[in-house]
Amino acid sequence: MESSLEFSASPHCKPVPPLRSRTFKVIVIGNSGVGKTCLAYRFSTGRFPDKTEATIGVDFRERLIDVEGEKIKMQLWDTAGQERFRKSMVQHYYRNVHAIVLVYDVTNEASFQSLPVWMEECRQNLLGYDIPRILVGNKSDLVSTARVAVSAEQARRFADAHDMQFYQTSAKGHHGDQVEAVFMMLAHRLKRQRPLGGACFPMKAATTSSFKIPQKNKPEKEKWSCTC
Ligand SMILES: Nc1nc2c(ncn2[C@@H]2O[C@H](COP(=O)(O)OP(=O)(O)OP(=O)(O)O)[C@@H](O)[C@H]2O)c(=O)[nH]1
Ligand SMILES: [Mg+2]
Repeated sequence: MESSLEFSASPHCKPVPPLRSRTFKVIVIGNSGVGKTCLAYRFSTGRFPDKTEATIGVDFRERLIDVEGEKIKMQLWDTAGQERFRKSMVQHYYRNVHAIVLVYDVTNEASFQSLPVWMEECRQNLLGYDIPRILVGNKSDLVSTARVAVSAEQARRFADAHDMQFYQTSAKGHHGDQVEAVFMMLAHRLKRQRPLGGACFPMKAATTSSFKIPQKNKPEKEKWSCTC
């Protein structure tokens, strides 16, 4: 699987070298309520959302970043944690994915205990260990209020055992604690792992196709697109 390449031509007559950017598809998975939408929103807009609703299907967020002189588009697939809002979508989530961010909530032990279930879903969708996986314990701003149910040591052990890097984040914290670090680290890692060269192909579908899921539950959430 290769990263997507996009080329933009100059509107002027003089030929100039094309600007190009690669797109990396990153899926964010984990139990409902762990903060996947808030993390994706924070990274793409720099803000914590005023309010969120359970994600239906997928919400699609992007941010163009500069990594060592190369434009890289981080395309975040903010997936639904609730089974009923995701079951028809699972195969689309995992198709052509470049990296996985696996999220639990540091104040919710059940969300940590569910991690093996999410990893099993990755396995069933034939994700190899060449696809980077990052473990994220979100809501670290609540640590000081002693509501922490999962210690960082416990999570780090789990991450080590499964060859994942581990971060504690707060999508809400004043400085978006560690949110930027997670995705910037991933961008650098993906760039290193997939150097530019003859092996990359433009993937038109990445920017042109879209589809919708049935809207009987929450019609206001119907607007999204994907790169499948
Ligand atoms: N204190 C705190 N609250 C957070 C943080 N991130 C998310 N939340 C809150 O957690 C709740 C759930 O957040 P969402 O981002 O909607 O959760 P989700 O994982 O996308 O849930 P689904 O879409 O149902 O899978 C919301 O009330 C958020 O405001 C965080 O870093 N700190
Ligand atoms: Mg969500």
